[in-house]
Amino acid sequence: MQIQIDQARLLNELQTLATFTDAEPDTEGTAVTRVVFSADDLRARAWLKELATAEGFEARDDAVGNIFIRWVGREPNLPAVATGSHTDAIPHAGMYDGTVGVLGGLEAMRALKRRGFQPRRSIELVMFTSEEPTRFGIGCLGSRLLSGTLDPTRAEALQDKDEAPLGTVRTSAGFTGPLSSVRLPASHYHAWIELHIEQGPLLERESIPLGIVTSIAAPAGYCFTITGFGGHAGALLMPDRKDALCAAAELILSVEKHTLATGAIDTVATVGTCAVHPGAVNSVPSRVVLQLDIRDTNPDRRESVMQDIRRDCEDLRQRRKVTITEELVNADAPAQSSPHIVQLMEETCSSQGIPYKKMVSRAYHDSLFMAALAPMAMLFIPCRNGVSHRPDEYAKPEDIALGTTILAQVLAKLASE
Ligand code: HGY
Ligand code: MN
Ligand code: MN
Repeated sequence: MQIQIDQARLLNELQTLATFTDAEPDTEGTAVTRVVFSADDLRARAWLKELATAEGFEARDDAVGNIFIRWVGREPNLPAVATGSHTDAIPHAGMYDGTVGVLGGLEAMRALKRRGFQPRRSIELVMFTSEEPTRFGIGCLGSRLLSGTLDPTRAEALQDKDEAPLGTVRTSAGFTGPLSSVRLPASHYHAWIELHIEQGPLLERESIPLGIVTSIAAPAGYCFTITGFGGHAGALLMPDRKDALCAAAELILSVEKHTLATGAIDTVATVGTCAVHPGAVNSVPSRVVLQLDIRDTNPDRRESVMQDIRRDCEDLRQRRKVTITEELVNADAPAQSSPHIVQLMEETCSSQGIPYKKMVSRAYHDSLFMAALAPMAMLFIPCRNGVSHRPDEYAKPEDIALGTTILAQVLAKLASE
């Protein structure tokens, strides 16, 4: 099916969305910070819904702020076909992560409508709340609740750094109603597909314009609290110290050591935050909180790394006389893409002579959880130098337009099933 994407409009909308930010301008590129339920996030949400209703699509929010933009099909009672992504952005990030899937999805629907296509099944665009873990410490809040992967009571009590619980923050942002109402039944969608930047270097390196994701690696998150014995940086002599930050440093290196020791390229681990208490230059750290993000396509291998890290923690406790507690934030299973949708994507590309690469997604996405609700697959487009979560994140206009075109064509096929 010939599709004409309005590339200029789509790029313009991506630029507009990027203005909803409280990031400092950056010389390297377009810096975006858009934390869930911040003023910029709420402005972006309102703007997106205006775009959608201007097109004659229906728009609604659920109790956690997921947005649903529906193009009602000829047979509205059939399970819809859905696409979408997120528009929240971690601090000082880029302007394409997530937004390409949301605005590309909207443009795909508009392009199909402009072409006079009439979907049998409704097509629904979803903008998820809080794909990023920035504010409440766990990623994919909206899709976890939609798919029943996160208990609503636990979610309601999640707190941000000011100890404000999600329940309070969301209701003051205007999203009321019980979180238990967010969950969708397994039969709700016929299929789920998401367009996203690769956030890695492979497509660009191999000069391939499209990736078809066959599986999504399984992320896990842990919080380690190391407690020692603080004191005066001058008067507390070295033999008497139980320095929590020195112990944390050994723990961080233990994470790297055991991750590399698997010898598997798919095992990755990052300690991305390190909160030092009291955080004064002349005070021996008494407490450190580390957040660990560890991922693998093989959850057993991921767990074996955790076992090795736990053994090192035991050694640290004995040797440094510190206490170390571990709190599980999330430990998710990997997701496999639907062979049927992957085949549809392959056929759509090869019938037009478009090169593509089947690949693993090492970044997680809302699709990881939507896979529990419906047959899932993802489309990737290249991003420059594989860079993401940075202001210099960049995707070429022609790659964005091509990804959106294929998305529209696959949506049309699925919505006609
Ligand atoms: O961290 C991730 O994989 C995603 O970009 N939130
Ligand atoms: Mn991201
Ligand atoms: Mn993303």
